[in-house]
Amino acid sequence: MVFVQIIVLAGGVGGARFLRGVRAVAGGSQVTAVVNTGDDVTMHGLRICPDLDTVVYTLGGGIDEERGWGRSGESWTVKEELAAYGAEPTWFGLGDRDLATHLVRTRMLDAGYPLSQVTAALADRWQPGVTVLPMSDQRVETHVVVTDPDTGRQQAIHFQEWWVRHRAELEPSAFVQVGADTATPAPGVAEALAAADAVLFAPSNPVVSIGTILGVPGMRDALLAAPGRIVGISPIIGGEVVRGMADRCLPVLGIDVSAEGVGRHYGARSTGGLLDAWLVAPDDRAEIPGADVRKVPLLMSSPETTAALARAALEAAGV
Ligand code: FO1
Repeated sequence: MVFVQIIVLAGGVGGARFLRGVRAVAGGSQVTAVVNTGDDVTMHGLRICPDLDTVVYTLGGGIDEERGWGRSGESWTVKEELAAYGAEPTWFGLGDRDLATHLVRTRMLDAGYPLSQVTAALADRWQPGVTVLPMSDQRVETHVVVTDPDTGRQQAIHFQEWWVRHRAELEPSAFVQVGADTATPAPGVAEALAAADAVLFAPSNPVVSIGTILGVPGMRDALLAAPGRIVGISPIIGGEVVRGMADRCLPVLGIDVSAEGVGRHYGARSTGGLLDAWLVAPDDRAEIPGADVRKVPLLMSSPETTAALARAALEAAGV
């Protein structure tokens, strides 16, 4: 592959693993990850950016592979001490090694550095091999509107409380990206897209990851202005999520939990959507008028299958 500019929109574990595959096949090309920050949360006075950390740890070799988040070789002494004080939230797993990341990030943010510069500073230690950009430097947080089972009252809780404390068991009635309306794409995002030879939507959660990124004002226009083709990868295989809880999120937006449903949700560029191509699993079918739908093995079960998926995505992008 000649030198090309590849942009990947990503969030969570699937996005990080897919990025590892893109890096593996990119050769000398430039890869830029635009990462969801809607999962971000402040706890115990520290700013935590789960998707940025998952991407940087995964690409930098620091991730706990089994959990898919947090650091390998982790210990939980501080978490236990916090619990001994009854310092809530005790339900969120803050590891000792992971805490160092949040301490450095929080100190830099408090000193006035924008999240994009904080992310670059943290990534410098890990050398991820791709440029990691937050979708925005402004705070955008996903909150979930749920019905309290005891009172029957509706309330909005932070995504992390819904997902980690309640294991997404509380019935969601809406996802609200708090702060999205005044957010702008982070420095470097529009520039990277303006030079993109290929734009890939990682197989991340279409609602709370890719959807949150697309919800940043100006992001869709920047995507459509990219010279390269936009190729998405279905996060749904055989009507099932591979990991995570996209199946708990899609119905809230009336999206079918299928490769076709998600593809139609993103829509084909030629009919007012974003996609030029959409990759679905070999046994799935997806009719998306105007989009080039291709059947490709999607399960990222090994570095080889992940690299093959990345290569198929780049082929669909024509690079
Ligand atoms: N996910 C969990 O299921 N349980 C946890 O206790 C937990 C802690 C945690 C701490 C730091 C971090 O960066 C991520 C963490 N996650 C945890 C994952 C987090 O909920 C992510 O937002 C989701 O995995 C979706 O990307």
